Amino acid sequence: MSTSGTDRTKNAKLLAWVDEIAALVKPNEVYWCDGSEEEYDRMCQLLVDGGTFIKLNPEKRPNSYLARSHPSDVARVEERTFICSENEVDAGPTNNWMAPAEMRGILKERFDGCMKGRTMYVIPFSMGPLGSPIAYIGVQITDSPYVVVNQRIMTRMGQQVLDTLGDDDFIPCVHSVGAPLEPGQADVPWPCEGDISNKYIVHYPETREIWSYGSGYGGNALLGKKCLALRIACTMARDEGWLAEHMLILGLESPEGEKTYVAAAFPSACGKTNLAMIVPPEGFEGWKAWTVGDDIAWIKPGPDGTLRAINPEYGFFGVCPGTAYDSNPMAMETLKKGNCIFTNTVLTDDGDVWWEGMDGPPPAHGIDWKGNDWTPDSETPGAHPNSRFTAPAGQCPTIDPSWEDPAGVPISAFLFGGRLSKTFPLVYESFDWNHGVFMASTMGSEATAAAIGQAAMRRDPFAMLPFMGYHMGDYWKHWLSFGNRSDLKLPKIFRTNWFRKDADGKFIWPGYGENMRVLKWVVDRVRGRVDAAESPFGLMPKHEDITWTGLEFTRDQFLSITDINKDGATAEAEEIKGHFAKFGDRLPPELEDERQKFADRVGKAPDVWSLAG
Ligand code: SAT
Ligand code: MN
Repeated sequence: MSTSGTDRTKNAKLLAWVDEIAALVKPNEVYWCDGSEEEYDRMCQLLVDGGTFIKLNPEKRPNSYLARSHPSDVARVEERTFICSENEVDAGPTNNWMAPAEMRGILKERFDGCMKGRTMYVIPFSMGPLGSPIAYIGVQITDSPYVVVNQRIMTRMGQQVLDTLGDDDFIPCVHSVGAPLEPGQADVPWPCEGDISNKYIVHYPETREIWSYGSGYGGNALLGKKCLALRIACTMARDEGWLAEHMLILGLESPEGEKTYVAAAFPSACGKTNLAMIVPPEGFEGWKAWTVGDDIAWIKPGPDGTLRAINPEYGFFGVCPGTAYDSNPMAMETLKKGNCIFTNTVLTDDGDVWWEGMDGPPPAHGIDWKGNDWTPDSETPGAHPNSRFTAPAGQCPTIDPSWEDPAGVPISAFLFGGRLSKTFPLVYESFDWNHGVFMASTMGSEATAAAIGQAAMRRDPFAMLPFMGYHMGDYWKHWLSFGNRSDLKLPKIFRTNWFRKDADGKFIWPGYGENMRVLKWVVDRVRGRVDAAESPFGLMPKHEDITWTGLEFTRDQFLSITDINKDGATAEAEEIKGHFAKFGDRLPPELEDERQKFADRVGKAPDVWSLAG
C-alpha cells in the first residue's frame, strides 16, 4: 500500500515536495490516495477499528459514520490563524501576522518528526470541476485518515486529479494533527495538540502555501476549504482579476424556464445553507430553486463579459443543530441518502444521529458528543453547537444540473446579508456598483450580548473577516476595480436583513422559504421588470411589487419591516466612520465618499422614512 509516488505521477515538483515533507515529518510510511471507493471503505474501516468512527445503522443511515472529536478540538481557531506576508501591512488590520522567516522556523520545529508512528497521506484534490478554467489543484499532506475520508466528500480527489495536473503547478498544503506516536504507544480516537497556543493555521500568500498544525477539525484540517478556497484564493483572485468569495450560489428558475443565478454572502448564523437549498413556498407554483453551492464561490469574467461562478467544493460541511425538515428539507433529504460523516452529534440507541433542533421529539436516551449518556433532561446539549455533517453535494435533490459545468454559471445579482434587529430594511438595492461595494464593506451582525438600547454591530465585511488573505482595504479596492471595467456585465448588488424585530422582540419576517418572495423581486429587478423606491439606504421594493400569494403578511407589517428610523440610520453613518478608520490610508476614498452620500441622504430624510410616503 505504500508507494514512492513515481508510479502515480511524473510531476517532478510534486515528487520532490512529498520527499522533502516526508524527510521532515518522518512518518512510518507514505501513502498516495487514489480516491477510489475501495480506498474510502478501507479507510473508514481503519477509523472504526481505531475507535474514531462508529458505523451508523445502515437502515437509517446507509454507509454513514459518526466521529467524536476531542473536546478541545471542535472549531476553527481564528486566534491561531496567520497570514504570513513578507510585510506586516499587507496582512491588514483584520489578520494575525508573523514574519514568514520567523513562522517557518517555528513550524520547522513543530513538524520535525510530527508524523512518527503514523502514515503520511498524500491527497491530490481539485477545487472545482476537473479541468475547469476556473478550478485549481491542491495537494494536501496529512497524518489524519479522518481528513482523507472527509476530503473525498468535500473535494474531487484522487488519481484523476494527478492525471489532470500533469506537470502543472499545484498549491501545497501540509497538515498534521501534531500527535506523534512513540514506539509501542497506543493511539487515541481523536489525536490532536491539546494546547491551543501550539496550534497553527498558517498561510503564505506570496508563495501560495498552507501549513496547519495541531487540529483535526473542519476548516483547520480540510485545507481545501477556508484556507485554500478563500484565504489563498482571494489573493490569487486579486492578482489575476477574479473573485474568491464566501458565498452560496443559487439558481432561480421561473415557470417559463428562465434561469437567474445569484451569489450571496452572509456572516455565520444567518441561514446560508438554508437559503442555498430554499424550497419555493405556496404562491410560487412552477418556480424552482437550484443549489450550486452553499459556502464558497469562485467567480471569473467569462468570454461574454458575464461573471461566471463555480462552487469549488464537492460536498457540504454543514452545521447540524437547527437543521430540520422545517428549516431545510433539502439538507435533510441529502443526508438521508447516506454516504455521510457526522461529527459531534448525539448517537441514538438505534444507531442513528440526532441534534438539537431536529424535527420531532428528542430521543429518550442517547450518547452525547462527548460519549456520555444523555437524556432530554441533561443539562448540556447532546450535540456540540458546531457539530457537522459532511455530505456529497451531488446527493442534494435540488442540485443544479449545471453545478459541474466547467464554464460556471452566470451571476446576475450579489446579495449581502446580516442579522440586525432594527434600522435595516428587509431588502435594498445599491444605486450603483460603488454603493454596492460600500453596502458589502459595512455589513455585519448584531453582537448577541448587546448593550441596552444601542445594539452594537459586529462588522463582517463581505462575510470575509475570518477568511481574508490580505489587507481588507486592498480587497475593497479590488472589488471597486470591477466597476471600471466596461468589458463586464456586472451583477446588481443587494442587501438583505431577514432578522428585524417588532416592539415585542419578535421576528417580523417569517424567513426560510418565504425569502423566495424577496429573491423573486431581485430577479424582477435584474430583468428590468419592476421599478423601485428610493430610500436613504438604497432602492426598495414597493408593497405591490412583491408576490404575497400564500402568505398572510399585511401591508402594515411590510411597512414596519421597511421603514427607516432617522436616529438609527444617523448612528449607522457615524459608526461606519469608526469602522473605516481602522483601514487607514488603504481605505479606498470611494468608500468614504459613499459614506458621506449616505449620511447626506439620511440627513435629508424625515424622522421615520416610510414606503407609505
Ligand atoms: O470549519 S469550517 O471552516 O469548515 C466551517 C466554518 O467554520 O465556517
Ligand atoms: Mn462558511
